[in-house]
Amino acid sequence: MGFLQGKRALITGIASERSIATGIAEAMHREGAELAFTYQTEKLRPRVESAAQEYGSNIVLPLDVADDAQIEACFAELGKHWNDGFDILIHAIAFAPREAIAGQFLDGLTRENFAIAHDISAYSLSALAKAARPMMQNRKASILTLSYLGAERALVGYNLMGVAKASLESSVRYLACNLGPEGIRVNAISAGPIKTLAAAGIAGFRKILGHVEENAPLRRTVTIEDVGNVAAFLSSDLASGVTGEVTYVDAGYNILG
Ligand code: 0WD
Repeated sequence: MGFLQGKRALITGIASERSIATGIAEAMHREGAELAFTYQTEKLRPRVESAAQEYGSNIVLPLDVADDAQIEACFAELGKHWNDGFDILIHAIAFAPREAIAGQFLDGLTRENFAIAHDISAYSLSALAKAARPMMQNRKASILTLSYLGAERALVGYNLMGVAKASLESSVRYLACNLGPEGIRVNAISAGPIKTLAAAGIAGFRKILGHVEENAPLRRTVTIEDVGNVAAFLSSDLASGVTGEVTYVDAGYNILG
């Protein structure tokens, strides 16, 4: 029996087979969780529907986190399928306009780019937590998001997204304090670089991958399977004592001086 048997998980952020959320879905399905999925745009819908089919799910809901009405509608609709609640929320969503992260930090900095990066990449976690809260209370629930080392170090080419990820990691701590008394844990995985659609927007990404392969303690980059397995563990009762944490799944890269 898998260690997520009897758990229900809502997974956001599948944009392709390479998405980190796909690795998370795979691991959670293997461990026996019942899954539901969201898609951001109609263009992504068929991909998410075929992923859902693969994992035996028929719950596929539209969700653009920039739209309050869609957030509300998503959980209202989910409640029709899972009327007595659900256990796991995976937030694997981030966005900043490409020019906002290119070049030097100030090159792409505008009030609007700052607002968009924070809205989609950080605010959305708390907005989803707030909307999901009534359906997750008092059932050993878990909320998990994805961050990156650029939240705490000034990494070349990450720029505004690093500032948004710092906000995201801080949100994890405040949410953990707020929701802990209701039995809801909130954590983040800080993943090493993985070639996905989102990563394609980062200048010099191939160079970053090469640098990690040469220098990380494990002398390799991580895979979506590596991240998926840790996500499944952190979302399960095996991690019942862990909340407000950022766990690195990065082949050890973050420990280097
Ligand atoms: O190296 C990497 N790939 C790392 C990614 C290292 C460390 C962390 N992460 C994070 C990302 O910042 C993100 O938070 O992991 C999370 C998932 O990213 P991913 O799997 O790397 O990227 P991708 O497959 O592109 O999925 C991210 C998806 C979007 O895809 P696109 O590429 O179409 O923007 O986030 C979704 C969207 O599907 N997304 C939204 N979902 C709902 N509403 C929105 C939105 N407004 N904007 C983006």
